[in-house]
Amino acid sequence: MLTIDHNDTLTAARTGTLALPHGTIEVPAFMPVGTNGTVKAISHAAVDNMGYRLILGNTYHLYLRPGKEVFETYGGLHAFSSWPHNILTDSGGFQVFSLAPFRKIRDEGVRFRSHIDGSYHHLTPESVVEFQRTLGSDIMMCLDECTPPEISYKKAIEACRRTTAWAKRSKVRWDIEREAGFEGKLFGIIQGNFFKDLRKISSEEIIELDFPGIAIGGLSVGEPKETFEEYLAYTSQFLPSEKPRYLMGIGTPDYIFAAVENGIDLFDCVFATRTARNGTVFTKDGMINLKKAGHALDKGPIEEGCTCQACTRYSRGYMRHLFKAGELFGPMLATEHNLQFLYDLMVEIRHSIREDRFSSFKKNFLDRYVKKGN
Ligand code: PRF
Ligand code: ZN
Repeated sequence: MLTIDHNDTLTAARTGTLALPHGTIEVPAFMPVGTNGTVKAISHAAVDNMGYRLILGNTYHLYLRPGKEVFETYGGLHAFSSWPHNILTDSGGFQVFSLAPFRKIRDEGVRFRSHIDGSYHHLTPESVVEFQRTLGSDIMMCLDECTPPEISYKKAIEACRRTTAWAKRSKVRWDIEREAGFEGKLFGIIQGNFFKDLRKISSEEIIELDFPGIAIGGLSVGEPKETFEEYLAYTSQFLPSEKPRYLMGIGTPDYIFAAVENGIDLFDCVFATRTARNGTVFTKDGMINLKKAGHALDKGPIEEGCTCQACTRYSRGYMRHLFKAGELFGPMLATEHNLQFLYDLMVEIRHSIREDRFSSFKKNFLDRYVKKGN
């Protein structure tokens, strides 16, 4: 499934290709988030044209709306949303904890109320695998229990133990789907909160189950950046090098560099698309907010040399106007720019790894990005 074509000499960074049911992708790769079967404020055609070949979907949202019957009727999320490439779906293990107004976790599964209409639902590791099979996910995730920083050791042990038990049950269910001809891959998720012994135990238990790929969960959940980096490096060391590694929920340039440096192949984040809708865009000199008055008379593009529609056709001044006037085209253009920015960054990162200059590329990029950023 994963073919590694180059290992960086100075860090754990690597480049390779990941063969999935809907085609091969180059890694390390950033995955745009398409929670509801659409990447917000941009067409699948534009995401496709940029070169993205793997996007995310969310079990929690798609299970609640439009629901299983629709996906059974359409033959899955690819056909329903007209996305011909790969889709990774998250299990709902994170969204239930962050979105549902009520939830009760037991070993059997999680009972929760919908954030949409307050209705009651129940998800188990088995039903989540089954639903993701109905979606036709190319990569599906195990139901897990992601916990916030600063919970007690006792609670962290519980969540860690439950995550492993759920991973085992997910695997049993996935094996059944696989024997019936399903080609999607199941990834296990490491938890363990911010306790090193638990991170180690969780890593060992999840790796032992021999999933096609491994994810690191429970990071970037509000902890300080140094803690994130410490636990990322600590957890990454346990991961088998021959399998794809996915760091869940990160996607700003500084976190992307940290991930790649630790041998991570895949990551996703709503940040790029969410902040774009608020007028905040990436530039090589840091993030800028297009709504600021200073851009009003600026005839230049967001980023000189960027090939996106916003930068090749429109000025910062025009973009500011769109945001101030509440025009939908503003968020659309800003989203396109941010996804292009991260796509181009990943191309450059892969290039730098293959040429054994990842560390100097990282330093040069972040020096400029952080120094001038706001
Ligand atoms: N688990 C799952 N999805 C996630 C996370 C997790 O821990 C995170 C944590 N950053 C983001 N998305 N299932
Ligand atoms: Zn652009």
